[in-house]
Amino acid sequence: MPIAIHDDLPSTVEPEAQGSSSSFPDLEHFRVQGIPPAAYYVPEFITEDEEEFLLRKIEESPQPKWKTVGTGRRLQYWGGNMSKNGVLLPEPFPDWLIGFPNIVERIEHFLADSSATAPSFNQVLINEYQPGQGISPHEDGPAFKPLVATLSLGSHIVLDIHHYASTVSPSPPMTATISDDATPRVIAASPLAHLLVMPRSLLVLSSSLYTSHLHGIRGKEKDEVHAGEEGKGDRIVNAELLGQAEIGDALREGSWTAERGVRTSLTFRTAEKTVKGGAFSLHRGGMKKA
Ligand SMILES: O=C(O)CCC(=O)C(=O)O
Repeated sequence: MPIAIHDDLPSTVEPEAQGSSSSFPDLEHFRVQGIPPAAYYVPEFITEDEEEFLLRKIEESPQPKWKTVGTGRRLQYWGGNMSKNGVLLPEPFPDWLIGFPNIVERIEHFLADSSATAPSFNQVLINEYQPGQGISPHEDGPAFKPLVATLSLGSHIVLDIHHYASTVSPSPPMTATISDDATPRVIAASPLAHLLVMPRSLLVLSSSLYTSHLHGIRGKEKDEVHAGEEGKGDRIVNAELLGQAEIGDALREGSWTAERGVRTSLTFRTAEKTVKGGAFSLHRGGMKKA
């Protein structure tokens, strides 16, 4: 398992980069079993100091960077916004994402070691969820390459994986999904799987989990989950990867309960199409001033 390599630092000091002297098992070690290919859950991908540093930098972002969506959830885009026709209008990543600690490069290197197609992320979407806030089941869509990595900060959440209802042999109950494209599809009422996502973890969704499934987070203030054959609440599928014995034991014994705090996620993704040229040149998957 990845191991935190340093002790507490004052919040004003930039933390030593995690991973410089610790070695990670490769990606395959973290594959979530029992669900379609492929999700990978890496516990403690960053240290508590790095988590605090990133939260501070996100909070210090200029106020206009924050957008608020219908449910009140706040979000920020770094690396540029997508045009209506799905082309990224690139902007430089801020230093706190590509300088120290170099989170973008660390995730890219980790994934490159194990994947034939090393990612080169060019957009980071930051979501902030107050307790009770979530995000409806959705696909991230074809404008991005089918591999996204999400770093979680601050609090746990439960991420649900949803599947489309079969048009060949539909199994009720089903519910219609609201879609803004021309062909709304129907998703099964019950999620296919639930993942417990803890702070400082990295969750990678790829392949068919990206291209033909949806993901969402129910807006709850408290979660009760389990990992045995029977138990209270939803059954989570990544208990063996959580890396926290106490939580693992509680899950296997029938129930783990926790109130949600404020959870911030950073989703690293690669837009397929970008506007080329201009005042910036490509740098490590993001953009840096030329
Ligand atoms: O916060 C997360 O873990 C997921 C975010 C997400 O799915 C999105 O913004 O599209």
